[in-house]
Amino acid sequence: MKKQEYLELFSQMVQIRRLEESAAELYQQGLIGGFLHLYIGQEAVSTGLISARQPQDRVITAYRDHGVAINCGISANQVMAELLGKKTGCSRGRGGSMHMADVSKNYWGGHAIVGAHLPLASGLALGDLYRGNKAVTIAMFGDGATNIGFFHEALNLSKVWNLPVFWVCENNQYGMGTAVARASAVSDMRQKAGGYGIPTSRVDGMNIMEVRQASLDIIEKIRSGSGPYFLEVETYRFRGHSMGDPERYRKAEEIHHWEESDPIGIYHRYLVSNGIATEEELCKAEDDAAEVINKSVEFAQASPEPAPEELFDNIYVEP
Ligand SMILES: Cc1ncc(C[n+]2csc(CCOP(=O)(O)OP(=O)(O)O)c2C)c(N)n1
Ligand SMILES: [Mg+2]
Repeated sequence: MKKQEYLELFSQMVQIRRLEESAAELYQQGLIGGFLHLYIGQEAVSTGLISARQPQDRVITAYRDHGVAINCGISANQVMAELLGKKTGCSRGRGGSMHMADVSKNYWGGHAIVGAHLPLASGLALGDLYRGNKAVTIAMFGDGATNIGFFHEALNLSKVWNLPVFWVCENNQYGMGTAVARASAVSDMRQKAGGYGIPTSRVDGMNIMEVRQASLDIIEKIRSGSGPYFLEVETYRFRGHSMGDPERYRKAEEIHHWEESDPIGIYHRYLVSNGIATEEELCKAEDDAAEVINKSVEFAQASPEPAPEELFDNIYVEP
């Protein structure tokens, strides 16, 4: 990568962190309704992963989707406006936090029902296979989703039909307040995909360069026709499951332990120690990201609400 590309990834990560911190504040002020699931701690996963895709590759994820939207090229303004339910949001204010999407950027959302987007991923990939497109569908989901029936149906069919799907399991150690070991029969998520004959590997999700390299290799392998692949990404969410989570299920020491592996800090040290960027350049990138996010809050607050008479638009396809 060129220096500018390394810096672009750093900017995306810090923009996501600032966006999520601002969203938490706006939620506490009552300006964001519904649920809000933050991606703080997991920024290296989607940033490394999506940096490895080509524009024709599709991305679909669950409800922890704001950061993924930024990585897919949706502006902070559009993400923030969507969080505030405004007309200028990427889903025109109708989706909110859990339903960010922009098909023009090949970002297929943003899904609130655990695991329900996994059969959709198989369907998107089947469409590409049928049309002869050389596209890969990247399907992101949590550890908890691997306990859901949809997961097993979608993975099974993806292997039966040799679909170009990149299954990416973000193992952040918890599904809501339940630790992996308490809900999953096996703690190694790869075993579940292995049961369907799908090749697997695991990567450190706090290290963006590792995620990116693994993703580049896997995406090219899938593009060459080798069928589905399953990657387990070890990560951790620094905040609660959603806003208002009392977090009685984990100890402060555990959080502090993982915070020592902050993905932004790890990438910062990597860039400086390898002479790719200076402290000053990274400081400036952080300031710029904060500015972009502050402006996005102003933009979202000044934006109009969707008009009530538009309520039924885009629900059915017009004949
Ligand atoms: C079918 C279904 N069951 C239960 C829920 C409630 N629920 C929301 S998030 C969640 C935990 C999912 O955990 P995981 O897949 O690990 O994702 P994470 O939140 O850790 O990113 C549950 C059970 C839901 N949204 N959908
Ligand atoms: Mg989880």
